Amino acid sequence: MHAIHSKIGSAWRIGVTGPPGAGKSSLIDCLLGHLREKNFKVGIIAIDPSSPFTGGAVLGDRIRMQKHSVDSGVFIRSVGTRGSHGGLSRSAYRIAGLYDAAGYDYVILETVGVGQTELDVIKIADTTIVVLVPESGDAIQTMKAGLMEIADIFVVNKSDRPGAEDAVNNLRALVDISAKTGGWKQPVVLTNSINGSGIDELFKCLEEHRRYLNKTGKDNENRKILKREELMDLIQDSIKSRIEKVLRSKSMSKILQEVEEGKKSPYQVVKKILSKI
Ligand SMILES: Nc1nc2c(ncn2[C@@H]2O[C@H](COP(=O)(O)OP(=O)(O)O)[C@@H](O)[C@H]2O)c(=O)[nH]1
Ligand SMILES: [Mg+2]
Repeated sequence: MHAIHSKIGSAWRIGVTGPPGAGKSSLIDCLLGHLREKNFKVGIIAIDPSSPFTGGAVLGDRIRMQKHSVDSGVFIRSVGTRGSHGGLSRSAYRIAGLYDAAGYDYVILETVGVGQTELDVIKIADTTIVVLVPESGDAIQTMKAGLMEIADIFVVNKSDRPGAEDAVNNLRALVDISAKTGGWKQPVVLTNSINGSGIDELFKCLEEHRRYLNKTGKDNENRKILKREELMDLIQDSIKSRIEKVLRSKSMSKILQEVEEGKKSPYQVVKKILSKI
């Protein structure tokens, strides 16, 4: 990562999140068509919580992106979430960096919009698309503030389903209430990922958001935070591994024994142990 460090910074990272089955993978497939037409190289990070059980969902993502899986300008990387314990956003960040250094213009992260882990992953993105469906209806109203806050662009996918227009209008009303004056107002785009309608508009919104972040310098702000977090992570990792090394050492097992047998108090030895770290 150090060796490629100076080559990281030009790829645009798009996060796509939303409930399972909303059509995230299908939508990304449509977007891919657009980006490839313009000859952009795209790296995809598909994060799927169900993959450790069956592998089915990850396979599903690949099948839906099949049109592009033989295209050398597209690379798809599936990442399982199970057992990652918060390390997921870190690996996603590093994979995004690898794509970036390798000359990919866009990195698209697909993640199911549930739970803290997924929200952490989405922080890596420069632009976050929250994908909903008409059936989300009431769910939108009661939607956790979290999803409302992370969205830069809302998509109501499956425009062919009943209630699609209503869902868009409801969402726009919700955005009107919550939008801060002078800030970015989240557009709501109606799409159909089967026939590709609305994808043009979605792409325009993506570009507009990118321009907005460039203009306000907010893209750099976010990236600065990520860099700072990466450094903190590295420091913590390194401290942790030092602690583990000391805890596994011979002198430590001797001290442990003395504490267990009551020969020494924990208060007495703690300083000594810390000095070794
Ligand atoms: N009717 C309809 N079905 C769609 C649309 N977009 C996706 N789907 C279907 O919805 C299902 C879930 O799509 P998928 O992309 O796997 O959703 P994900 O779980 O959010 O990635 C698939 O059967 C898709 O074919 C759409 O615009 N209209
Ligand atoms: Mg999917």
